[in-house]
Amino acid sequence: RKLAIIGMPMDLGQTRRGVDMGPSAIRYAGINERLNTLFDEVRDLGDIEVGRPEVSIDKESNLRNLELIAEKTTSLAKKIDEVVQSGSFPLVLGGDHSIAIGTLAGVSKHYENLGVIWYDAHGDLNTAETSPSGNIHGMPLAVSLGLGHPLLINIGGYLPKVKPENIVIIGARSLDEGERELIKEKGIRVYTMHEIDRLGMTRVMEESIEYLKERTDGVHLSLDLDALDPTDAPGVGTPVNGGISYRESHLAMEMLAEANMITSAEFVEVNPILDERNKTAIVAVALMGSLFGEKLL
Ligand code: DIR
Ligand code: MN
Ligand code: MN
Ligand code: MN
Repeated sequence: RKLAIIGMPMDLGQTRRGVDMGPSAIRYAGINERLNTLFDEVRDLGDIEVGRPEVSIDKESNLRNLELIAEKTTSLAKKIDEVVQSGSFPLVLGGDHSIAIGTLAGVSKHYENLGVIWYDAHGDLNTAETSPSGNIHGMPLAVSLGLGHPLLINIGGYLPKVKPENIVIIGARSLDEGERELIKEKGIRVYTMHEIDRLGMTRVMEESIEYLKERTDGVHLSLDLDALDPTDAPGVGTPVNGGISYRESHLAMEMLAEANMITSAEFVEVNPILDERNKTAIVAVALMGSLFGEKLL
């Protein structure tokens, strides 16, 4: 088993500065030491070049940093494509969640039916028409379904990247009106906090795993740290109370490791400026340990 780590220090998908430092914070939290023993080879490929571009709002669509995000996620997609071709597992460190547009564009071409687990307080299913903010980090899952601005949905030269029936959203507790409609219209499977409370994380994960095993040939885990409760992961740009606990998240990752089904992953929205002594990055690295099969005994 080989792992390739790619940093994507991009904060253009939202307005809180600092999430561009996420990859550094996660590395500083000891990612290499933690994952070294779990793989035959761990390569850190460094960061995708993002630079310090000027913020710009697209006049026609009102989307914040549209062209820059299209350009930078295209670079990420190319890198991910190479990593998958080389037989390594791609692990992307964000960056805000708009980076998922690039990750999925790079990964999905290698599968007939890519599954996606979207572990998030939000649906990230907005389009320019439904977005209350114009922030592209609230849109990557819609983009991956082929819904959104042409500059975004066509990255990698194909679309869609995922089919609605191959998606499972876990941890949702903040959905905009248009997102709710899209979820109903497309029949997307969602485990909100209500289902997590009611069924327990064990059953939520058993059902999710069984559902995706039946219909997919690879599964991408897109983990937004704001899925966790802000007491456990305070360093995120859009915290929402009443989230998934630290323990429940470890359990979820351990069950994914046992199911042996995850073929790529990204950990996003770690914002060290808003964090408490790098707590959120440390949580991210701990969850990676469980996801990749770390065992106490
Ligand atoms: C909100 C917030 N739904 C938006 N989205 C966030 O701006 O579209 N996603 N924070 O992670
Ligand atoms: Mn998100
Ligand atoms: Mn979120
Ligand atoms: Mn977010």
